[in-house]
Amino acid sequence: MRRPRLLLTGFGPFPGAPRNPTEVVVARLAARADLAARIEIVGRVLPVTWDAIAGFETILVETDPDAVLLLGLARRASVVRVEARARNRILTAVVDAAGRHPHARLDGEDMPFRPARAPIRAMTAAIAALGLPAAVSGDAGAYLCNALLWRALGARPARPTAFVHLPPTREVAPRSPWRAVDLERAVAAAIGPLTATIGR
Ligand code: PCA
Repeated sequence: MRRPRLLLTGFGPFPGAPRNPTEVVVARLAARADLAARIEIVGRVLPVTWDAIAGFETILVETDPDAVLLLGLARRASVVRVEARARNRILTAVVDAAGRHPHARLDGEDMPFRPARAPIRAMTAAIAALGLPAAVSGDAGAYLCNALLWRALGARPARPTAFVHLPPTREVAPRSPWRAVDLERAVAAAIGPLTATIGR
């Protein structure tokens, strides 16, 4: 039997965040032999641009994953946030890493939310079980991360799809207690419950 394929994405730097720890976490997890024994991890780092969000379907078609785990940096977070939903909301005043403003609306139907297709509570519990602070979040923001989750949840075919916002590491925010290795462990723990729902 072929291993389930997980598309794992992170983001590059963006205004206010000269380094994005999700980039490091994706590279580390995609290189881990213990995970590769169970799942095929396809890692991608997206530029923080509205064009990259618009092109996400192409990545889905090219990689044809069984599940999708999207990562982003939440600059002011102190815990790992497992996002329960994408909101139909976009901050048009804020620019992306290319200096561009987004379109005024997100694509798709006119619903206020799209619920994540993922065992949010089990993922959060798996992270917390390692002694790493984690919480379910009902607000993925109104910037690119929220837009990417919105778009991923609207894509067909439907498949398990989650978004995890990571707090900054101490390289990015000197007072943060988080090291890259902790973020890596947290995301590795969340992958188990997510991939367990493939085919259900
Ligand atoms: N965080 C931003 C966009 C890219 C990222 O890593 C966000 O939370 O929207």
